[in-house]
Amino acid sequence: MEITVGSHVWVEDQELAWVDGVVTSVNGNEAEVETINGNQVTTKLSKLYPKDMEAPDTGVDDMTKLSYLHEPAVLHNLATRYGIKEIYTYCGNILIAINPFQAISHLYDTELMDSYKGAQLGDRSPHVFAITDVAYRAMNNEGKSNSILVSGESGAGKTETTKMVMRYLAYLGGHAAAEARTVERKVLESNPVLEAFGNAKTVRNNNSSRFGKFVEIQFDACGQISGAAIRTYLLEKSRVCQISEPERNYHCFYLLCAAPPKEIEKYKLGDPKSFHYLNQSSCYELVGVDDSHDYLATKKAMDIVGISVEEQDAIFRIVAAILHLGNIAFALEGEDSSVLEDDKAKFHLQVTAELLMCDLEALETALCKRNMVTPEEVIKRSLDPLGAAISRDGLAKTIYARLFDWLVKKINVSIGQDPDSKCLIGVLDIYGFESFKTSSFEQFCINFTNEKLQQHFNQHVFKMEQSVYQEEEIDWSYIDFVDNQDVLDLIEKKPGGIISLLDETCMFPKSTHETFAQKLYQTFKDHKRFVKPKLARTEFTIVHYAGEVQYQCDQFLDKNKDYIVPEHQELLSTSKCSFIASLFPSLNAETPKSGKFSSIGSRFKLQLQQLMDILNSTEPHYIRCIKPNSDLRPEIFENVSVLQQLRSGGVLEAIRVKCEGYPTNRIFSEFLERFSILVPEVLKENVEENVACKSIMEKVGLSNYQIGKTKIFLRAGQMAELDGRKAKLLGESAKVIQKQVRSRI
Ligand code: AOV
Ligand code: MG
Repeated sequence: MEITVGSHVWVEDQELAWVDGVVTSVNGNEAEVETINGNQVTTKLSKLYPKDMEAPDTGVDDMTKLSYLHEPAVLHNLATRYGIKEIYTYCGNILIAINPFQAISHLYDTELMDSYKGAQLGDRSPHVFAITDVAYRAMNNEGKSNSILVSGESGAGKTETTKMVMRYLAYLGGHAAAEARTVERKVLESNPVLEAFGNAKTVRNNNSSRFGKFVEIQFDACGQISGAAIRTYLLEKSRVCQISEPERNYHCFYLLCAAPPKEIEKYKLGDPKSFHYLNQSSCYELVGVDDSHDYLATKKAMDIVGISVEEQDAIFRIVAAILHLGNIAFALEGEDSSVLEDDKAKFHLQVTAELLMCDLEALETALCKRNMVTPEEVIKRSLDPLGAAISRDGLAKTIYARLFDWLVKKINVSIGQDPDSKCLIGVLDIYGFESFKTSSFEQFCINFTNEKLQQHFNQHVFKMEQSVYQEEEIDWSYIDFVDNQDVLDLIEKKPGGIISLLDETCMFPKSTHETFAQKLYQTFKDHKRFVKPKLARTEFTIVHYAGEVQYQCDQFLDKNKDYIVPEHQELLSTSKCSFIASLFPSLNAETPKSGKFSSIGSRFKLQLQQLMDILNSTEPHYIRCIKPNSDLRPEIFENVSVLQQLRSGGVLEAIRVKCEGYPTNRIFSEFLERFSILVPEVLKENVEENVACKSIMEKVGLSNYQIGKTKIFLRAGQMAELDGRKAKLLGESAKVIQKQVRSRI
């Protein structure tokens, strides 16, 4: 569109990302803009975007309805809607959900569920229920599995959204029976159980999921829920023994410390402040959360998902044991041996042994000593206090991780799988792209996941775009899209990718993180997605689709090793508590031999591939959750951060793909209504609507548009061009507009 004096435009702004204003002068390829916040900005014409003056005050519920589809318009539309508590907006068939950080009345009522049942997407205002309803109907009508992929950064609302999806599916496919333990009840109640053990307060979210989750809900031929399977990914183990201000450990520890007196006595618990694994941070309580209430609620949920009273006792005994274990402190003895620090440590050792039902001395030896196997004999070597503490923490992490896996397995068995189910709806709640000051192996795996999902997303968006064009029988052959296969190769190619190299390094006894880094630098020096930061010795950068992330190699080797100390394994497999012993089954062919290297990275890669295989066999639906501010507060919408999230969630890429093709389309009659004023005679001629549209475009001198069966498809910018002509024609001289704008300011 021609930008002239008086044009309403969007201009870049450091603080707001985009701000609107009016062009006050044009000089060659530069323009001066007076912005609405009172600044005078000089900028290149090519950096200005036209503002749609006809856009409704309440925004549009689908971005594809925007007359001018570009970044500032998208952002402005979301902000406008968020301001009137409309947190859901479509971008085609992607649902964008902006966390309200407050309860919005009636947003998830049963009456509202009723109203979405069977409604076409777009008939009712955008909602998680609408997307879920489409998935459910598609499954019933076409007999094909569907999936709903929820993504977004920490605290964006993925887990809450996922729970709404599950609630709506239970509503659609639930059983009328009043029975308390229906499949769908169990599926829903699995959430509080997993949250108690897998969620924690972090800086970013008071109820942050520290694991990824894919729930596969199976349906019978009548569309009723007949089974479900829950898969989890990469629980953050380090949190069990290490937390920092102002975070918390996993919720279950605080719940148990707030249990009724009888339990407290039984497990010899007390003030959470007295436990090393909890008192590394001064945060113990959460605003609006009553741990003692949640303890009972968790037990109730455990009941419903089929965890027996005896099992619950064993589970909480383990949770208590981990707290006591953490309080076993060591002191130096002799040159490099360790002993229990004091009587307090001795007391906790004793309680730990009681709770784990294992031999007291064996426990102490397993913590303080290591077996050295030589060809001749097995020697017991002492660990120094630091080594003993690491050994203790390793034990705590292993026990906790096994307990979590047990819970997931138990829930799956209890809900039951339906072997006859032909269709399923998968719901994915997985960690979003992460980039921290120091990003480590966890971020590497998380971002790898996001690359995988991004590829899936790109291919899907591209396919959807094509199908619109095919429906209208227009030519679309030249649209291109970015593929991130090169990043995926860099990470997962076998052999030669980063994971492969990491495994090789781990298996080689003399490796260090430095040799690993050197190996990476050599192998990928010419890879365009790999960067060795200047002066770096142990860092490397991957150019991810969502931005560059610098990883610190320090702990890659350790974190990649799934390793259980043989002494720990032996200790617990002989526990007198059958529950605990069952978490540490004696070695057989299936479990990796204790003490031997087994790669977490490779296993994760395999899990991810299995997930992708399932997703590829389903019809996907995407929900992108957005966190509007980092203070977790309602009514604050931070442009720059939202834009960044739209970028990493692929929403901007989806829009770019759209813009490469025909971002705007209008039904013939709508188009004529808006633009026949440009060529009034077309309405007088008694021609078909599509011919009339064509003559308008020809008279205005625009080409490259396409005429479909019912709609006209416009290239990026053409709508703005037409509007510009219309404005000119209507004689709205620049000065008049300017006056209006001034008075508005
Ligand atoms: P996440 O799953 O995306 O983060 P959550 O779903 O836990 O984020 O949401 C974070 C918090 O935002 C919740 O505890 C609620 O307080 C609030 N919230 C989210 N969605 C809604 C909603 N629709 N209505 C009202 N409040 C909401 V993480 O698990 O950290 O990545 O690892
Ligand atoms: Mg979550």
